[in-house]
Amino acid sequence: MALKDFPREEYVLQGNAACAGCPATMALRTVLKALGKKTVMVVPACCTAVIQSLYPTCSFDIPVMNIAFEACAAGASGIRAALDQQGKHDHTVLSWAGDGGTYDIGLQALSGALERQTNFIYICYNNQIYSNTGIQRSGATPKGAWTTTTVGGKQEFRKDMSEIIRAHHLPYAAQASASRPLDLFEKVKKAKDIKGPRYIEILAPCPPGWRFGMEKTVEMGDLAIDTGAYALFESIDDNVVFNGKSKLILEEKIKPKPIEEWIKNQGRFKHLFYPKRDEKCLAEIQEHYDQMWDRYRKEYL
Ligand SMILES: Cc1ncc(C[n+]2csc(CCOP(=O)(O)OP(=O)(O)O)c2C)c(N)n1
Ligand code: SF4
Repeated sequence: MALKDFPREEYVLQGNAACAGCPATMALRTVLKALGKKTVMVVPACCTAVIQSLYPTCSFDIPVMNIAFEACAAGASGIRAALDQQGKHDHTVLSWAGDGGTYDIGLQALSGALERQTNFIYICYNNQIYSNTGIQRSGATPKGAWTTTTVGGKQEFRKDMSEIIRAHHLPYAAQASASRPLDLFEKVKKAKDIKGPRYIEILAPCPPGWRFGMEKTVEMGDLAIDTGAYALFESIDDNVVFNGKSKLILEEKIKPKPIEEWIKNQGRFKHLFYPKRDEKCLAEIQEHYDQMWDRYRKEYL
């Protein structure tokens, strides 16, 4: 598959309310091309709820249900049951939520839907913050990052959500990036053809939230992969397979770039470099990712 072979149909329409360079909108465009017209979306409170609909318009060309922040996966279970009742088994139900709605406030409903084996796809676009309400920290925010609720930089490391998801033993789970549309497309296509609960997280570098220029969304996503701050992989029936540069890093065929290469280009980490370098915090961050890869190697090589 090449980009030029992507389906021509557009389900994310022009003139929506997304910021320029929005990773969520870029990724959703790819996801819906992979899923096609017979898709019903469930969207909780998040940027996408605003992008989708400034009343009375709607910028997505498929049915969408907006639901309370904590209830995205529960709403999807209900939509699935209703579609099945109508004999519409060929329709895909897609939950599409931010990291706030996934790692934190929607986690209970998500865990319940996974345990009930709801036949749906849950996608978390992870911009590592609550961006729609003005950039608060979430369980996905990395250590050291400035947000309006961590003004001196977040003290804690992020939650390893994919491991929590994998503990539910799904038929399919994956990590992808908004900066890698082909990889994302292939993963969503694969997930579409599997029955049962499926989960995909998409890294979504957010220009206003991470404090970088809107033309750098793809660069920030790719740098996260190149530095090992984020890994691309799939878990199929509990078998984890890394792909792209993440596979090469896992197998130690290439060395990841220093983590600084990713964070020094983001204003949310500026206080770690100016007025003077915070060597302690920078070393802790690098060590955290080194340990993450050691753990991946122990478990998945
Ligand atoms: C129960 C509840 N608490 C708080 C809010 C306010 N709220 C709306 S969107 C949002 C942020 C969502 O963050 P995230 O899920 O990460 O998505 P993003 O905004 O980053 O797209 C918050 C806190 C709400 N709508 N409902
Ligand atoms: S704040 Fe970030 S995620 Fe939200 S619309 Fe803007 S670029 Fe997209």
